[in-house]
Amino acid sequence: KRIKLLEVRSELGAGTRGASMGPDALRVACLNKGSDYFRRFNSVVVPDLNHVLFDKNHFPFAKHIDSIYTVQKGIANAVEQTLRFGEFPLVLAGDHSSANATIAGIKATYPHKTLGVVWVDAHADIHSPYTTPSGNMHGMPLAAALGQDNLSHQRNIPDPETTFFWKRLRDLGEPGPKLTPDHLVYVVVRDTEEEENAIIDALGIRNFKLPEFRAKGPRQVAREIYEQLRFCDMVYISFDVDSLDSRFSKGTGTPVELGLDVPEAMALCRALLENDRVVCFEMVEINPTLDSENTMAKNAFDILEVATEAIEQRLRLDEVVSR
Ligand code: DIR
Ligand code: MN
Ligand code: MN
Ligand code: MN
Repeated sequence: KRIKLLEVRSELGAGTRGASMGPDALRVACLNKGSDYFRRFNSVVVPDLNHVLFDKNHFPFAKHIDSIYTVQKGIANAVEQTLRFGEFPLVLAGDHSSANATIAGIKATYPHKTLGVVWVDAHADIHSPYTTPSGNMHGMPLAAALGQDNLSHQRNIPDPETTFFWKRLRDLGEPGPKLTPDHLVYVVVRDTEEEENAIIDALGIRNFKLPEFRAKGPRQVAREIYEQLRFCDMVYISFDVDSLDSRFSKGTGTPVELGLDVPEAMALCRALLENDRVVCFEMVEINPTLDSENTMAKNAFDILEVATEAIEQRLRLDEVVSR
């Protein structure tokens, strides 16, 4: 079993352009480090629609939802084909809206298996078109995957075209929710809106904030995460680089303070990815056009290497066991 890189040059879901170049920035960081990382793995590029122009008034509560739906179908197909081929999909994406499609692709491949999700991010990404303050779709992938509109905290009235596409996104991969709230765990989520806090509380979603993370350490946190996900047959890890403290994540659309440092993120990824139920890893939101100190992609690549090492080690173990 091998890793396959899926490069998703998505950026329509972010508030700022440029995240589509995140995978390229990782390649540059790789070359600067003298690493052969990108030569070691097969990769495919998932088609994007980045040439569409910003028309903020067309779908104000779900910007570019029509194009994003098309891109997400491509992502979900690529993830599904990779899994069916017996390879491990490692997704390098631009904006985080991709994650709904990654989840959809996993569930389309294994509809009868229960999915757990570990969401390492400064943000909860659990808005819907009914609650979003920005209209940016990278803030919505988990609401789509959970099938949660949070209508009790509605602030927007989306038009029928928006709700048409939103329903399509919710039904991507398989109709209905692909994930239950008890099978979702947040790590260092710390920049949320009122509507998000309401739904997180209502659904009782676990969040390991930084003080708890520091007190327990990455290995213990990973243990507790897998304790909560013990009934899940498979796990997907979604790593938004703004989970890093803003000092280490200059080159991302929405940096937030009080986040992980780079060694903490490495240790966390290593501990999470050693688990043999992990079927997919995704890294998102690197935007080199904002990387004023040219450190974002370097930090992200260092974390990616450690994460990949843990995945490969485990895939080798799987082979020994199955031989
Ligand atoms: C904010 C920011 N919650 C929004 N979200 C994200 O616009 O929905 N930033 N995901 O990276
Ligand atoms: Mn995110
Ligand atoms: Mn984020
Ligand atoms: Mn359960």
